[in-house]
Amino acid sequence: MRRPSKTDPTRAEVTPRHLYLSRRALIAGAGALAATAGAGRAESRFSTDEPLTDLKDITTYNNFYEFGMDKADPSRRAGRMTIDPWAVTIDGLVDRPGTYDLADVLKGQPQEERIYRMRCVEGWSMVIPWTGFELAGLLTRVGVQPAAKYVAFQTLLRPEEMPGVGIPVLDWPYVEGLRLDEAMHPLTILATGIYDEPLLNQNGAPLRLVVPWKYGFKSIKSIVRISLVADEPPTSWNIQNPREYGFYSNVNPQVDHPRWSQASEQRIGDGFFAKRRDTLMFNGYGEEVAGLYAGMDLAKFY
Ligand SMILES: Nc1nc2c(c(=O)[nH]1)N[C@H]1C(S)=C(S)[C@@H](COP(=O)(O)O)O[C@H]1N2
Ligand SMILES: [Mo]
Repeated sequence: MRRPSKTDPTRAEVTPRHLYLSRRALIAGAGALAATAGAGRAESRFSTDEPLTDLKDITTYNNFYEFGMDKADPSRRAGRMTIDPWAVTIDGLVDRPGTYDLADVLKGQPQEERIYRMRCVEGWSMVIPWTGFELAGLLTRVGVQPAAKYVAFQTLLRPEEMPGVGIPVLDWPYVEGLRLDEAMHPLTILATGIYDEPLLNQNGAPLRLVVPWKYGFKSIKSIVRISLVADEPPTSWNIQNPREYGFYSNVNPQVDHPRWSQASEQRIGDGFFAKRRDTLMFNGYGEEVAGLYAGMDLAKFY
């Protein structure tokens, strides 16, 4: 008999897209009414109205190298990762360091839907309806000290549940980092869900970073540690190949990866034979984030 798992792609059928969309339309309508009453969930001003990628693609075409390097590996294998209980250590240059239960991390952080374009360095893209909250809210709550200039993130490392970490393709645990102003930007969120459902393990349950103007690998999954630091922290892909992957990794159609162009992308769901789309500077979020990089040579700081 087939046992349903947490990563079962048939979960995609549980929330068919048209049901999700009509529910959203209802929420939007109710929101307009509720706005006058001062309640209701508003559509984020940061959301794109582009067609959403199917849940099935979002949950079966993944990069999560801790579970293998094939796109199908995370959906087949990440179900064995234990995500409850879950704790996040927040340390370094903060007023209230500690190891917090997930419920504590989420407490008081307003959850919102954010429909973001996501662009992988490999040249494919998706449009994902995240549920999450601004990282800035959490950082403010723990109290960032003036000496902090960067935020370092770390993924769970649990070899007995992660068959991919036996392969030294990356220096485990997976680590990432942002400059403090990037981390505090309102577009930067910690995601807890997709399509109004809790994150599946392959997408980085129970808590993952989402930085929509940067290549996908900056959006680190299954976070167990957030550290406020003074110096630029190491990042997994930069350690693996510094010539190909820089610290910033902003989506930039004018700065090619040394082995391929970044000028265009394949939107997942368009179909294999569909025309590639032009990649947009900062993945289309330039109006919001270009100011963070004023005066910087983005070919040098790639
Ligand atoms: N811990 C961890 N986080 C990770 C990765 C990974 O291998 N391990 N892959 C990154 C890459 S390359 C991409 S494109 C996105 C993919 O996120 P998704 O599978 O939810 O679409 O996750 C990023 N976060
Ligand atoms: Mo990626």
